[in-house]
Amino acid sequence: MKASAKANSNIALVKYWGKLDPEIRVPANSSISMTKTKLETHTTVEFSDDYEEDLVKIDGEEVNGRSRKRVVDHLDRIREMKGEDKKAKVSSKNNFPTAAGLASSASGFAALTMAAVEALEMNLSKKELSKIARMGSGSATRSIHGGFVKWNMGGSHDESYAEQIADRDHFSDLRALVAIIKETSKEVSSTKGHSLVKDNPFFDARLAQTHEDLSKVEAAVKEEDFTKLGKYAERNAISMHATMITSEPPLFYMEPGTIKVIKSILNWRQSGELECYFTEDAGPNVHVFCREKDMENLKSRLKEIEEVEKTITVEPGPGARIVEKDLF
Ligand code: 2P0
Repeated sequence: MKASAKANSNIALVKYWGKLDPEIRVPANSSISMTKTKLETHTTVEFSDDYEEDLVKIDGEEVNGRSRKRVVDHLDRIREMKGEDKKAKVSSKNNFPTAAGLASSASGFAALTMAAVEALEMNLSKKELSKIARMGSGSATRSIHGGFVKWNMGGSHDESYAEQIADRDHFSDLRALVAIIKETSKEVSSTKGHSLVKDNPFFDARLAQTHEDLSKVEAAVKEEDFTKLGKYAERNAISMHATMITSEPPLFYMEPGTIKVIKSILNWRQSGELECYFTEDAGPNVHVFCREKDMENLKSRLKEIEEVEKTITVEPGPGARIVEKDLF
């Protein structure tokens, strides 16, 4: 009863921020993402009578406390669905430094879901896998699929899951450069951040704008319209950060280097030198979208900014998949 899976992280073009039902992670709005190449989690799960309790290892280290509980709670959900009570050993490795501020619960819970379900021979559809992954971490629901993905918020567990809207060969001209500003993990978790929106007076305005952003970004992906995609993805990131900084207590994920990158992008675009757009998640790093032909130009410009420690170029990547290689 052992299986392994890999899953990639994703970058949201229209962001998930706020939950209708925090217990099972039904979100306050639908979202759209691009699954990324390069940033990948590999996970092996084994259920066995030999284990007296669940053992969880991440990047070779046994984890305890809240991180372990989150994994065990997820295993419990899957065990309950199957009617299984064997304990498990889980080993998970990221192919990028966990401290780089890129550590992703999206790739982690997508890989964990896929490996655990396979180990228990549950034979589920991607729709069912997406629903289960969502309960581990909201953004993981989208990493089940590759390419471009829409998570329809739904209003209940059964209705809230992700679907692919275009595969990874689509929009082959699109690139994202990740500008790494700070190699530390975040001070306020996303889960905590999500909970702050409910009392935020600006949140309803963001939801109204997000509704329009969803249809624009979905159309832009399908039409391979770079300018439209950039414009609406960028403004959606800005409205999410507007609700973050107006939360109580205020949540500033950006650092001085983040602002420097953002202002440079706006300058390059407004002066007609280089068309590129930014998005930023719950951390200081910036994803910058450009056309393939502009990638080297963008990379060298970003590297000139003192606070940019390094850049990583990513493309549309694969969905979660079973792999032969086990980690133990
Ligand atoms: C997103 N983020 O759509 C948004 C944009 C960060 C900013 O989903 O509590 O780790 O595990 O459901 O998925 C990060 O939040 O939160 C996130 P939980 P998650 O990608």
